[in-house]
Amino acid sequence: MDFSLHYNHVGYAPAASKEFLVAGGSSVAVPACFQLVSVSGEVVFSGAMGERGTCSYTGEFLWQGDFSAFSIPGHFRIVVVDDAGTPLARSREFEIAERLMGEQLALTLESFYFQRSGVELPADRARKWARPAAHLDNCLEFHPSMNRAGTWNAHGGWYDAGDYGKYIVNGGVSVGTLLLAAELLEVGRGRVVRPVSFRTNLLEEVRFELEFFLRMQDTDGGVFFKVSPIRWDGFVSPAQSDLNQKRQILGKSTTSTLNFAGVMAHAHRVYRNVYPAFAEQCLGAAIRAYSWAIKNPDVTYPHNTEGSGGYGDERYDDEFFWTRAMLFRELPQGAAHAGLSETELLQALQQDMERCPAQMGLSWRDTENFGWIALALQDNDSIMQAKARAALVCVAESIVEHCNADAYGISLDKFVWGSNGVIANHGLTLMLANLWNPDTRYVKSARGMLDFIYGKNPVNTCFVTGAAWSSPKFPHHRICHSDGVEDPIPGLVVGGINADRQDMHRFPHYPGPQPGFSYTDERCSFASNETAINWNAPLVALLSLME
Ligand code: 9MR
Repeated sequence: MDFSLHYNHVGYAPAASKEFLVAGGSSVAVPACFQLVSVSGEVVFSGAMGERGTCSYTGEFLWQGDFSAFSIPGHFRIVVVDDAGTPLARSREFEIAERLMGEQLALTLESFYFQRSGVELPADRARKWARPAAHLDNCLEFHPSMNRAGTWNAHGGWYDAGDYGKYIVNGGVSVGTLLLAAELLEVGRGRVVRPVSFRTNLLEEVRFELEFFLRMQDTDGGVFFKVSPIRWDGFVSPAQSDLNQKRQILGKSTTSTLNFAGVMAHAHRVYRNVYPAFAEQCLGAAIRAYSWAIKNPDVTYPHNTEGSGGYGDERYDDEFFWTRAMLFRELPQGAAHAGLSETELLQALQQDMERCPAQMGLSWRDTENFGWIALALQDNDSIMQAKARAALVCVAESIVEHCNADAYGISLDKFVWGSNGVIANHGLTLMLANLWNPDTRYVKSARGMLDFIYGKNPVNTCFVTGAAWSSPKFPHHRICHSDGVEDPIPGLVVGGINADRQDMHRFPHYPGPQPGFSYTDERCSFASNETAINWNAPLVALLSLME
């Protein structure tokens, strides 16, 4: 068959909107109708195909079908036929079931457990992906650029991605996103009820990273930037990496310190009723970090490294906004706290809002939405709360406009490195705005984004490992390629389509020259097939808010 069907390979929730696309090949046939066929061969639903138009980034002409009106659980296939009833395209079997997105939520949350560094993952929990403790990182030397004697204990935390680095900047945006999910799942805040065990697992997993964060704070309040191997590791296990080379600690910078402060203030909110002493420790650490950043407002990231990513960001306004907004919520009203007065914070926040307009989503580089979201979720100042809510509704509207104009229903202007993370982040913004401004268009567009991530995309790939038949088998992930297990660790989102193709010198086989075909399931493709915690985190947060 000359036609290609694009649909969610995991499946659809019974009450969800259910759309799919068909891309025409060179055939002159025209898709006229579709049928939904059960496993016993019975046609349970049929509908007309409509024209969607030409996709600007693949050149495909697309038709769309919609079976949202069908909501009976079961296993089905889509069959697209022409006017004469001749089949043109057939999907694989997929499911309609309530539990699917909840399963994906648990799967991707668990991927953070598999990213744990420095500890044993025992078989009773990690199953066939069990591994011994390695990269203890409890006696690290400082990078020579720091000109500092002695050693440092930076044990624990998550590996960032497919490499063995641990970065505060990217850890910060990831943990901040997961804290948001945890905050909204607290009884009475979010609109979706998840099992208590889910929130408990989330809080335990996030705490693992937060304990590492606390170890990354220097005695003067500043926070180190990263822990990394001296050179990039090959595709070896953590234990083998320890035999091959040393690791080091680097930093400090204004971005890492403020990322830390924003996250720690947020952690106070989320853990205060669960682990009160830990929550107080987090708040104290946040205040010390913020004070350091006020005295050191433009300390750049470490430039002189090998063996790790840069996360280079020299704009600090957005991180200041994030931290101040989080601290503002946590400080007792009207009172000065550890040298920080509420009035000073308020004045600075007014300027932050002017300088840092709300964005369509969060990223490691642009963190202002944490500020806007914190203000939208606070009740100390109703004027500021209303302003923040309106700002986020405004960007939600823009996301919906983008989705409606896009052939695949997503909101990107361009496919960048980690496009799946950008998509999930835009979906998350929609679901947040939906909390205070419920709108079925927001939910529909957010679902469309999830459909894209799980298979309704130009490369017919479910971008999450272990989720569907088309999931990546060869992610750019050192553990997956060194653990002797054929199946990759499940629940990892790969970066996805990336029109910049920075890995061409490794000779990946992209399926076509158009930007929308810039993805390949090959280990060498670090630009499209790596996973990273900052792409997994918004997927967890988005799924946790889906109704
Ligand atoms: O996600 C990062 C992307 O935005 C940058 O363009 C890219 C190049 O600097 O780096 C990505 O982050 C990588 C990090 O530098 C090192 N660990 C793996 C990360 C994901 O590929």
